[in-house]
Amino acid sequence: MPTIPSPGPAVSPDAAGSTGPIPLSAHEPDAATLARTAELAAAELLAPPAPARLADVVPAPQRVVPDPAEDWLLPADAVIVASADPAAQAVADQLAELLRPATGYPLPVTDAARPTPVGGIALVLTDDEGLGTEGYRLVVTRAGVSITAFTATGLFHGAQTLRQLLPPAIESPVPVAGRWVLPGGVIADRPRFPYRGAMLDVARHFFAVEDVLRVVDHLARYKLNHLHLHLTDDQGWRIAVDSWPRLATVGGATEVGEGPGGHYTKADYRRIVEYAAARHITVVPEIDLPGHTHAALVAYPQLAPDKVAPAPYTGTEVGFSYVDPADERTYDFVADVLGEVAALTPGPWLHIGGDEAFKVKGEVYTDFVERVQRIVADTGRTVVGWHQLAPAAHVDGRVLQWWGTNGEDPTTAEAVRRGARLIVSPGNHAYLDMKYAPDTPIGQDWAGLIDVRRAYDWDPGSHVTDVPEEAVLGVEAPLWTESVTSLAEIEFMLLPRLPAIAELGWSPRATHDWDGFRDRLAGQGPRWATAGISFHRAPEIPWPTIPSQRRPGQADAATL
Ligand code: TNX
Repeated sequence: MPTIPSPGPAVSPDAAGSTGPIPLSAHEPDAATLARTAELAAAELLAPPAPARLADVVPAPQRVVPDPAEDWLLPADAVIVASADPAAQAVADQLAELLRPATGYPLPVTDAARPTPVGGIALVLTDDEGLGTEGYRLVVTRAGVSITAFTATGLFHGAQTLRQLLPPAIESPVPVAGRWVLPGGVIADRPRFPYRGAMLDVARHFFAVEDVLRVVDHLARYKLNHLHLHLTDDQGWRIAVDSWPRLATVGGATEVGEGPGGHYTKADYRRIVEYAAARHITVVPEIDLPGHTHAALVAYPQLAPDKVAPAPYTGTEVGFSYVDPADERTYDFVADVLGEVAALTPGPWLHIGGDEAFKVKGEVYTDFVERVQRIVADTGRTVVGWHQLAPAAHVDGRVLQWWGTNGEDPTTAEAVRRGARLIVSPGNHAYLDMKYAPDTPIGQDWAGLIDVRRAYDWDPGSHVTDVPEEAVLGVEAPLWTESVTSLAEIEFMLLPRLPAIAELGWSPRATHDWDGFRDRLAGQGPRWATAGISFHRAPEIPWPTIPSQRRPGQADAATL
């Protein structure tokens, strides 16, 4: 049940960080404000706010021990105190920025050698490696909250949990008169898999930097730690490459349909990388080779097998294009592009695609891939590719991304026996471009329909036959964008399925339970609605009713 904010002293939007609550008398409240205050007061009398339950978190934490006797009310004068480490201080600043808009509280950030809550929030870096590189321990008592972690990443994940434990109104961009109660108890949490990601195809349709940053925010909420950007495809090349400038200026000037396309300058790309890094998310750039390269051939016909410049392609077919594997200039192109992309990317991964190169077969394909894998190794990065790479020789650290639809592939299992690790993205469970239902207005259905239950009910650790859980690096949810044209459509396809995939990547197998997940997921709806985030009101999720949204004669408005 969503907590209904109680009427309290009105708070001015600019009070954050300066003056704190302003007495009601300082304002001349208009009639609408008075009516709203009365409505909230009445609602509270009928249904006094209950704190969220400590276990109401997505993804489900590893261990939750509630203690209702220790519920804690965030006071207006709370301080956030963090270890005197720049990365811990940065998390404290981010947490303050999350909590200030809705609470209107100043929430000053300070540092201490040994932070303790004393009526506020303490973020504590510890030498205890037992929490792992991403784990955290969150303790709520009547004295305040502490989040303890071995790394700033653990503190960041703990802060996301804390955010979900506050009432949904915490997502409001403007001050809300609320009682900010946190449920008492202890959460001890760490992820099941080290790699938890989502992919955004910015090639079929191009999306502005701001849209990508917003997607990063969604990943961070659900403790995902990798953003895979599908940067190149037949319909557009989206990243500036100084040594081959026409890739972006010519190859980037189209997209599916009639739109203008676009590309990221190096500064744009760095901005995405830095924004993601600040949220403990690693960007995985993909340059799809040898197929899905039509836009590159438009820009540089010497890369094409027949050396003739083709017309730009803005349809949605796949598998027709390829760079000439018999021409040495192709490998110069590959080395130049991957070298520049690696130089822009601090993370360890370079994704080289490798899918649907239907016209580059057998040994020609494996020779090409093996050469490109060596080029990646020369950049000091670790190669990732779609599972079609499997027949090629192993190189150190190699990761294959599974996108099959039936979990059976002896060639992939054999590549794993030779040392490859797997990211699992089953087309029939994790593909966020699949429709939810036959009447979903956008999306595809070649891998079937994927409702929320289908996105949730599978196990990454045992999905691919003869691939042991130890070889599974993690999970990823790809969003291909042939039919996705705007941020609102991205969000509609992502939510509520992305949290399902995130939970499979983070939560212990023992917590897997559709009924429980469905209820916890329902609690996210009011948060998205309050934050102005679009999502699909999937009918199988019991979205709560928000009384204050009810409008006469609009039955649908009563439910999210
Ligand atoms: C297959 S999945 C593709 C993409 C398409 C997608 C559409 C994969 C590695 N290749 O080129 O966009 O299907 O669902």
